[in-house]
Amino acid sequence: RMPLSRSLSVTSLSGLDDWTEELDLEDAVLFEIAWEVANKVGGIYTVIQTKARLTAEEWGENYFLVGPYMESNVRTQVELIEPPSQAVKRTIDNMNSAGCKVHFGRWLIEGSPYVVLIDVGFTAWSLDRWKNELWDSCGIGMPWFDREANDAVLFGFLTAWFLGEFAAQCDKPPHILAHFHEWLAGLGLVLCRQRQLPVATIFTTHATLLGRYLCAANIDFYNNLSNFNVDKEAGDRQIYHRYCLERAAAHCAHIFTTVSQITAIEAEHLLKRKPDVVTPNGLNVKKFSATHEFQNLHAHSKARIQEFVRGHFYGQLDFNLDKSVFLFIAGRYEFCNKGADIFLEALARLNYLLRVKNSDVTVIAFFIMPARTNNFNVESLKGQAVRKQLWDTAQTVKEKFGKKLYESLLVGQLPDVSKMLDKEDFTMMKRAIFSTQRQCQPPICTHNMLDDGSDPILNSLRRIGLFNSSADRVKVIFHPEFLSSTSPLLPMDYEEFVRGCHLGVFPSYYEPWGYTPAECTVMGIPSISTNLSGFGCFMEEHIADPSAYGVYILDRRYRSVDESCNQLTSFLLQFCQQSRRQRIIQRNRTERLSDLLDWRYLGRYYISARYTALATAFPDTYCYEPQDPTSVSASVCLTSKFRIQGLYWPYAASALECLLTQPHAVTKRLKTV
Ligand code: U2F
Ligand code: UDP
Ligand code: G6P
Repeated sequence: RMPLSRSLSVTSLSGLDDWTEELDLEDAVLFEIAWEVANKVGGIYTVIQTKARLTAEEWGENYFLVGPYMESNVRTQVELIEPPSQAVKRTIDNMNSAGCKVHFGRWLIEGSPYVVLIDVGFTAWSLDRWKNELWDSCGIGMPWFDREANDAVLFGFLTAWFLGEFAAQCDKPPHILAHFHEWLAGLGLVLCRQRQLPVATIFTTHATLLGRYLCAANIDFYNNLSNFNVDKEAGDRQIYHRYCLERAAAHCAHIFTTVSQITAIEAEHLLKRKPDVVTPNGLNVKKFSATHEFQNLHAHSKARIQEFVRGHFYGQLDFNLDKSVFLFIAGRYEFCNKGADIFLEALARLNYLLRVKNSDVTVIAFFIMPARTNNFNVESLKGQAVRKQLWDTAQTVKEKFGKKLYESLLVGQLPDVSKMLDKEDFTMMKRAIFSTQRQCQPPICTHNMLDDGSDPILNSLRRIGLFNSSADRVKVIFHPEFLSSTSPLLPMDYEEFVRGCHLGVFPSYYEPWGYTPAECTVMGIPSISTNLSGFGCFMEEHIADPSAYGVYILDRRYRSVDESCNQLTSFLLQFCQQSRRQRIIQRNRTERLSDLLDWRYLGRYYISARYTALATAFPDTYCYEPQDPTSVSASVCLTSKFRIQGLYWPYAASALECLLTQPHAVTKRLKTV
């Protein structure tokens, strides 16, 4: 029986525990192979790292992750140990005595899974030989100039070597299951099949190479999916060799999966194989024992962001921070794919609307997207220094004031307030105030950009004229580096920052899944995603009225860019018009959706894929009739709903909340057809 965590609330996931399949896995071994094992590049790391606990619970000592050896990562995340399994130990010893460098350890994350880390650089001397072999056996030619593809060749040959050696070292015929992620790891799978190793294989792709490239080139992608000449498109973009690896892996796999329905359709057209299973991305949902703890964390983190904003806007703090709303977009810097383009346009429109409405709300929009820089700029650092100086001045005066007040009370007198501060104090305060004068507007960007003149965010800001001027109701801060708690400017880690914001804005055009909005949801922070992102489609499919739960889904599929932009603007405007109480209630609702994104639930799709692969590769040992987990998910919807004013309310208590706080912003969801 599937291990199920907490009892799921009647409101959310009724029907979930219907899925009760189980195979006897005692003599099976699972290897999960990816370039991002203990090596953070993007979202695949998040998949593997968060899923590890559940998979380790299921497979115990028979679960091994396989990734590249990178010294800096190993130093901070991995404890090197001797392999507990004799077969694994002999495999590694044999490879190492044949000129490889393979390490074994425990990855220090939840579930502490075993990791096999392969130093691909150490075997780089084999690259040409292996490329020849790849050409002879598979007809795939690899150019010399593509560093990532070279790594893929080395990693592929080494992982296939490892699996073949492991199979040979097992005492009785083993049941090996190897799960490969993304094209960078895909060659290992192709070689397993070509060498006819006794390995059941799964290939999961988290995007397609062509999809990412075509969308980034601003092509009308979804309306032309079936028309692309894939070989030519890949060739034109100089990624034909990568494309071949990706497509070969998809076709060789016993079971092929992608992370969302929308990417499944894309894969069918671009890779020419329909995925067998959709394996959506989950998260490791932490529940606090006090259910409102996440609200306290929001307030605490928000206060830290406010401090930063005080410094950043010194000398021009003419807006009410208590009435400021913090929006953000974050992720790899793919300007169009991640929707930064339409976010900027919508901010310009929002600025106009708030100004004509004479709104007292100020919006501060953060862009957290890494670009090339040469460090923080002076003006941004100075802002924080000035704020610190004002704080220190206030503390000094407060202490003197307090002391005099105390002395006066000690002798039984009410103080003469006009004499509490002397001339010196006033001079000090005046000097501090003078230091807050500034000749320029508060900066747009926190760093010195190397490509300032051609940077797409900066150029858009120049075009739409959002320069943080006093009259603007929408202010912008571009932080072109991932956040870190050791930063001298904004010392917060990403999670803390998200918690402190009010709304995540992810209007992506190309987004196979999209972890950023999912992460917002489990932290109880509302977000905007789109019906072109795996996450957005998933939520739309599972929840009757997602926007009522703080999950706004923008239509980028059936509308023009301009219409989508208007819809985004109205989401933002609507959000800005909520009262504090409404925001608090909305956050509570958002957080309630967490269970839906928990691996405890979503993990079943991976389990189903694994069982199917085992039964396909070893039909004499395993028999599995997949009970489509998708059909189970179809019954997963928000039931036991109270229908009030056309909205679904999960609890009677919420229904009350609704009545208490009318008119509720979420009831005004814009649903233009
Ligand atoms: C594909 O992945 P990506 O690499 O484009 O990944 P995301 O899903 O956007 O995940 C990025 C991760 O990077 C993290 C963030 C995510 O876990 O927490 N991160 C960060 O550490 N610091 C930052 O400043 C910003 C982000 C695909 F395009 C996605 O749609 C899929 O979701 C993903 C996984 O399947 O694969
Ligand atoms: N993220 C982060 N630090 C930041 C900003 C973002 O770690 O300062 C992470 C975020 O939590 C998320 C990932 O970056 O997990 C972005 O994932 P998403 O699926 O949105 O996009 P992808 O990069 O996969 O296209
Ligand atoms: C949380 C805290 C409250 C605080 C509120 C601010 O709910 O528990 O004490 O007032 O956040 O919400 P806001 O949406 O205005 O940041």
